[in-house]
Amino acid sequence: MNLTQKISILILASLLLPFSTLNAQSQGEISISASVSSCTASLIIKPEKRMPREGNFADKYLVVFYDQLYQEIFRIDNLETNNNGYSSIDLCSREISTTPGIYSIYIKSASHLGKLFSNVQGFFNYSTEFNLARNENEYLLAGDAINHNYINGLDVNKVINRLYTNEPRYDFNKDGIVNSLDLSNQIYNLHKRGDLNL
Ligand SMILES: [Ca+2]
Ligand SMILES: [Ca+2]
Repeated sequence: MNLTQKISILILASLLLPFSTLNAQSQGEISISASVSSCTASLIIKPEKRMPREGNFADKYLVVFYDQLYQEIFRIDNLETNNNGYSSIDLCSREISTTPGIYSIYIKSASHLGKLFSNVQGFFNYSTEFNLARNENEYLLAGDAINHNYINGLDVNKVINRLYTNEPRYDFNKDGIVNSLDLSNQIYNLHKRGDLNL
């Protein structure tokens, strides 16, 4: 093929193929970039020793997401979970932007010790489920009746003073009454401290 033939083939090709295709071929590579933003984070959180033991996990929590340097990414006050311990956060409507990676998640309820879940992967997809209750070791410890993330005699006194009432704050096992079962659950956790002091 002589030079004239080569030029005429190139001209013909440029007429037949869209410019972008030719351009991509001439550069020898095509790069496609796409970013998936996370819009939903769902969480499963369970408090310990509920009565009945299943389908009775509802509570309200402070939820804080940290990055690997423990810089706060976002927090939700009063996140309500249903009886299965499940709750969903609409990140987009809250204008929370996240990046795929490894996080630590801190959870605290008014009557449970705070718990930090470290090295949790998330936000690789549009929706991420964080199951923080895969086994009972992950359940939150009850008894922080005076909410200072530590269970001591002051907390025990508070419950003793509310015995046989139905105040939800001190009804740790959520069987509808504050009684010796709640007190014994609390005493089992005496002198335990939550993971972080916020
Ligand atoms: Ca306390
Ligand atoms: Ca109770």
